[in-house]
Amino acid sequence: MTGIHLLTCYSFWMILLVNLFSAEKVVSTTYTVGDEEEWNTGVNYLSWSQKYNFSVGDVLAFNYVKGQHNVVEVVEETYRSCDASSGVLATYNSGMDQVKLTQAGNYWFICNISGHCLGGMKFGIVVREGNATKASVSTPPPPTANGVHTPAKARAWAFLAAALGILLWV
Ligand SMILES: [Cu+2]
Repeated sequence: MTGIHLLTCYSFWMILLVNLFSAEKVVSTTYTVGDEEEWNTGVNYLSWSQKYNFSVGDVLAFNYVKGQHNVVEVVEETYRSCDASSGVLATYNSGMDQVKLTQAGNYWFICNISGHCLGGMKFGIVVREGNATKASVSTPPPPTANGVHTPAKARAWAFLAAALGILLWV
């Protein structure tokens, strides 16, 4: 009887532990630029960039046919002019580029294949501090950012409550 009790107890704590761990991991999200349309000509990246709330630690995944496009992180002026003769911060051209958003602030990306930037392969995003430093941010984070992060935490607490409830009841 005690053995089964201990086993039940152990399982619940393991589930709880796994859930708490995954709740921490959910803070980092990988966003595929352009979603299913990926990084191509003829996609409206302005509307794509406004669909999400980006946080420090998130990753942008640029997927495209290597050689047909590239990814250039630039300053705002270069983003506006599409003239990458100056203001280039980083260049990626593997066809599967993962760009980690390491600090809060504004980021601008363009494709530097002739005509592509002027044709709309360009966007800017605002990256905010992640959940871990939320307390030190003076302005409240947008509601959707909360929506992304709260369920996992809530789930973890629900597990804790359930585990404690069963332990008391048994
Ligand atoms: Cu391009």
